[in-house]
Amino acid sequence: MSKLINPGLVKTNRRNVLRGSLLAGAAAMTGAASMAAPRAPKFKSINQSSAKLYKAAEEQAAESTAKPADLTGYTRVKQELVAPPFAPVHEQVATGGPKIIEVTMDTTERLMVVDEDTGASVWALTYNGSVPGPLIICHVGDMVELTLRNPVDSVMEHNIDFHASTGALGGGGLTHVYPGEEVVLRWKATKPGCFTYHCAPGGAMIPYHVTHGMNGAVMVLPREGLKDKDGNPLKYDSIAYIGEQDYYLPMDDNGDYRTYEAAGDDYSDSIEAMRGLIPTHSVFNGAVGALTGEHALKAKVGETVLMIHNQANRDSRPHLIGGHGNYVWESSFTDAPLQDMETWFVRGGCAVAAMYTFEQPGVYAYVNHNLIEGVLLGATAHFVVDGEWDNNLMEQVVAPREFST
Ligand SMILES: [Cu+2]
Repeated sequence: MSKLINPGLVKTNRRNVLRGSLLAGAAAMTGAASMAAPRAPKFKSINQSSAKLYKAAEEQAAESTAKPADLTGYTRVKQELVAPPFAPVHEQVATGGPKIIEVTMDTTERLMVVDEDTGASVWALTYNGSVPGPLIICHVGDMVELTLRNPVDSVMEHNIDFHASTGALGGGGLTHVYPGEEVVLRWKATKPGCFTYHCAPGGAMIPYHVTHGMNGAVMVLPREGLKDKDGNPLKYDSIAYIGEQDYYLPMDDNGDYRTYEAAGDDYSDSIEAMRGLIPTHSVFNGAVGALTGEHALKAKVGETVLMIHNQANRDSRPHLIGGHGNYVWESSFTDAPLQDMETWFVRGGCAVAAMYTFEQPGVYAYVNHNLIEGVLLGATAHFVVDGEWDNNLMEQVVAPREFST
């Protein structure tokens, strides 16, 4: 069966032909946009140099005379990945020796409603069907062994770049899979911290896939678990895994969101929309309201939550309204955590962990504290916290009443 790998242009099932034509095709598709913005970079050269980079990464591995990996002493375990905002079953402090952690992800393309109120939708490009893709957790010294499968009914080529890994463009050069293909990549976790992963098929397709939801996070814990600046252990009771996604959804002349019949059909419109660098949406976990109302995150007074915030493309500045970041690892777990933060920073292309123990019941809003993005573009989540109110921390001494002068 022939496959439409590069929307609108390439119809073939021959991998070798695709390799050469994919990126050139992407360049041709953006012709109109290039003409409309003549001072913008030319896609042809961008895509060609990107293709060379990926080819070099692939060839280096294929021609290598390097020794096989030494896997003695490793135990194989499977990690069942779960949809966000949840985290897979894991240990905070590693027991036993290093592990080879087997995970499987499918590159699923699916139509998702982004905002029910406006009808905005996107043909999301996903890992395992969710935006963000599932959280993977391991410890320093472990190996992550990913089976990446591209379902046969996909339209597009996908791969994965793990920021936590070392070499071959984060694995991006070794993981290109076309519809109906699977690949297995193993990489060693050497740096403790939270890290983004994302699809990076090459050239203009990189931002296209990332802004269609194809990103997620890996948490690499120190073997002895998290610690404060004095070396005291820090434990969490639960994880809230939040992926912030900027979308650039094309609109028609009336300002209505365009709809498309299949993944990839929006390619040239999307490229044009992205060039303005102004997202139409910046949402948590794929859609407006994905973590509010009946989907709100739940916690109890006294519960310690580790909030993991992933943003693969753009800077963000999370803030928990009514609470704090007691410990925030803004860089990695190598550095001591920042303490008692009001708002913390997530560099674009980064995941950050922040730990908080709830002290009051009620509803807390977790927002991007660029409040235009938090309120108008959608980047708001809610924590609903059960427990006893503490008047020592806060009390409404006088309820609103009229006053006389
Ligand atoms: Cu992709």
